[in-house]
Amino acid sequence: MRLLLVRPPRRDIQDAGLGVPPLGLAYIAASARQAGHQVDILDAYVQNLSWPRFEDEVVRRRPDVVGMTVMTPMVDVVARAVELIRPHTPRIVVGGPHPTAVGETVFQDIPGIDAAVEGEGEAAIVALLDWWSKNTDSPAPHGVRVPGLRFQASTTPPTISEIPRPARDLLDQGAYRYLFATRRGFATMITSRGCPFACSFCDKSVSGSRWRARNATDVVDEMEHLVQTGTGFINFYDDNFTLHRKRVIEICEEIISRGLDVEWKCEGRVDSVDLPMLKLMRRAGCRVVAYGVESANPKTLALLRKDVQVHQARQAFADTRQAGLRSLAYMILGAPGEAAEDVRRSVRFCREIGADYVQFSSLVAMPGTPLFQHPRSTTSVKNPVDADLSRSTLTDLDEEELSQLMRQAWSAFYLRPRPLARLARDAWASGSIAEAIRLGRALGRWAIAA
Ligand code: B12
Ligand code: SF4
Repeated sequence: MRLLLVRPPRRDIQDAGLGVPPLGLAYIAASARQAGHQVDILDAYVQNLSWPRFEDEVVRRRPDVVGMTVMTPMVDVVARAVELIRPHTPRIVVGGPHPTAVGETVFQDIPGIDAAVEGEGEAAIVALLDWWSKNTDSPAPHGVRVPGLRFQASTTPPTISEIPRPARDLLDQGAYRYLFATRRGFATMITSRGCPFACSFCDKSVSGSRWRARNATDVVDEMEHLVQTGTGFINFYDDNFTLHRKRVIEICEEIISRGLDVEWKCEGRVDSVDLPMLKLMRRAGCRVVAYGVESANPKTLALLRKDVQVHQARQAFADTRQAGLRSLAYMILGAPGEAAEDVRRSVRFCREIGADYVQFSSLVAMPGTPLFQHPRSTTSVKNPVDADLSRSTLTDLDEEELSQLMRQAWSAFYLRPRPLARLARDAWASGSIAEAIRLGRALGRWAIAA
């Protein structure tokens, strides 16, 4: 069958900005292609296509099946895409965190779709394409929801090392940018799936709680292939790259022994790093480690069920700096129970621990998270990085006050000589000058409004 995997255009095409590769689609593409289907990926988002141009591109490719990923804040965009392309394709399937978290409700959220895949999609997409091409009288395949048919839960996900590598050749690799990349030629990778922790704001519905990891040789083989095809910087999107110390050490030693010339960033937890490991990571090309610090307020950390202490964040950031690495702190501001002064304390904390970059968000209750059942009323708060997204925010502060605090947090952190100089250097190194200017303008507007 001809499968076209699409990422729809931006809500507002004036809002051209950063785009990272749609790795989930590239994984799906690889499995479907290996099973003999003809697969193509149309990333209308990164190509900044207008909505009419997007429709033309879909018509031109005459797909038998169109597939899309859905994250909850993007439901309206996917629904708009489905409405537009419905007349041009016999079948539409969606997958990703939103369909997995909401189950049957996805058919109301996105009218016009024919099927929804729950969980990891590599096996399900192949089974679904076969089912559609042969015999729709039999029950729908495991992990696939079809209106009117009984749903059969997914079978055990495949062994992680047996999943075919993402079909990056179907993407315009040169089109993707990441502002914190320290070099040109940007790619993303996943070396493990699942996470054993239970943070109350995190949607783990796709890969669940069982941590499955690829071994060092397999990971570094993929890195080496990326380097040979022009990649200079890799962003590891594992939920917890640093979870298993021995594996991290093996990966670093393998990179060093092969002499790979690549820089990279990963996500770590503040309770799973130490100075010797961070130093080795630095020698192996790591340049940035991002940590979910979330808050400087112990009560908020308890509400978020983060299972870390404030002092662990201090130590991890000190060690990261001492190892010669840059640090990124993800922060959640204004969670229920927090007053304005608590928010300010978290913002000050980022400067105290010497974070090189921060990302401030409000607390969003997504389906699939324990917080989704939280009985508080919600409001909508935006941030300058993706101001087009509105989110249902959990907070006791009023919408305007939290929005104001959020604006102050972003501008107070970044509109200082050092962070600005660092961003300018990174933008130059990563080839993301347009994105840096866009972010700079947004921050400037926010500073004025604050
Ligand atoms: C990388 C990443 C991003 C990147 C890029 C996203 C992208 N376009 O690929 C960036 C930084 C842009 C991003 C942004 C956001 N993200 Co994000 N992100 C991730 C992260 C860390 C990894 C995604 C990934 O590559 N996974 C690896 C691949 C292999 O898995 P996958 O994408 O889920 O795909 C598999 C299945 O879902 C399924 N599948 C996916 N698509 C399809 C399509 C079809 C047709 C089929 C059959 C199957 C299928 O099969 C795939 C292979 O197994 C995940 C956490 C995670 N562990 O997955 C969060 C995550 C997806 N993000 C999340 C959120 C909330 C956001 C934001 C809304 C955050 C915010 N700022 O408020 C924004 C949305 C911005 C936007 N405009 O889209 C949530 C989504 C929750 C939800 N219910 O929607 C997640 C799950 C984090 C979490 N644990 O809560 N994100
Ligand atoms: S926030 Fe990170 S550590 Fe917490 S459950 Fe999600 S992936 Fe795991």
